[in-house]
Amino acid sequence: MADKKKNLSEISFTPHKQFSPQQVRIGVVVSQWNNEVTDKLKDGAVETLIANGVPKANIRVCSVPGSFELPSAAVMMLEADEKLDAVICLGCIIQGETRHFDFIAQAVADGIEKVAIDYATPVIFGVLTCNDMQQAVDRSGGKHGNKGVEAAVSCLQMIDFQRSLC
Ligand code: DLZ
Repeated sequence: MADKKKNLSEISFTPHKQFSPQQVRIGVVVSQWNNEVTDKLKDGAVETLIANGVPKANIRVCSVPGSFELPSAAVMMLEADEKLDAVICLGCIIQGETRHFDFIAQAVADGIEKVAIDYATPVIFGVLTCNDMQQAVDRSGGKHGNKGVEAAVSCLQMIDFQRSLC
């Protein structure tokens, strides 16, 4: 997690020798809610994948209305393309006056984990859960890094891990 002591965005990825990023196919699903933040998460994730050797043509970016839709969209993407190696889910949930935040955040976290386990495929939690917009800005290319970058690095690490087991 990005915080004052540790900014995961600065952690680089050192793959096993046999890992070939040119051959991976990755889905990126982005929530439109708080899109001024999620667009930056998407840019950070896509740029990081490309910088690590994933061809742009192998990255499929889709958008959904809100973070609540991320887990079901990940399933749809995996069902639509059997060759997808992973899905990165990106969203930004900000605390409001009601309990909506708690329900959405918990459902998204549980849902993404369930998809990853059910499909035995990396499905990455790149969702900001913030008290206010400033916290989100700080974590989407601001002073605490970019969670989209972290999500992309985690994604590559998990694909590499899965392939290293074969
Ligand atoms: C409804 C809602 C609210 C109040 N807040 C957020 C939010 O902060 N971040 C987010 O990604 N989505 C939010 N949504 C939308 C829900 O995720 C979902 O899209 C709708 O409830 C429709 O299912």
